[in-house]
Amino acid sequence: NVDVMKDVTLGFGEALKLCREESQLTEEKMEEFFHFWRDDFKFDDRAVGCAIKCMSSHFDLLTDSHRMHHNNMDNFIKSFPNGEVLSQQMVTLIHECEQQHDSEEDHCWRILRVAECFKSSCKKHGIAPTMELLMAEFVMESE
Ligand code: BOM
Repeated sequence: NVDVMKDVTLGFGEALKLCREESQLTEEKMEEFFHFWRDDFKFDDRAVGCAIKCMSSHFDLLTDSHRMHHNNMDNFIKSFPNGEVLSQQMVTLIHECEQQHDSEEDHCWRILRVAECFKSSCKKHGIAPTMELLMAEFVMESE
């Protein structure tokens, strides 16, 4: 399961370079997307939320109201090896987080809060990938 989340994170993270400019996210703030899973990652920069919004749109994962498109998210996760074991659970966790933060009207801030909530839910459920696993795979992919 943590392996599935590792693959989904690295796949999703490929859109970061495409989204840097429009989200005003500097490389200093987030050099690579997988640092999202670091214990000391800070959810205090709106630009990170804007970047996640842009990355989600890139994979067609958002509806017109900038909420998760459930069907597309399910299919996106299923496009990774063994994704079907985690897709419904992830969609549920993200949706629960969206409901908790629905009153935030700014899309970038709301998506940042949803992402923070999703990260803590994943940790609670033991499906967050380890940094070791992410780094190892990231280095392998870039070689
Ligand atoms: O309400 C907007 C919903 C946007 C959902 C995005 C949540 C994902 C947070 C970022 C973490 C990504 C890790 C793996 C990829 C999941 C798609």
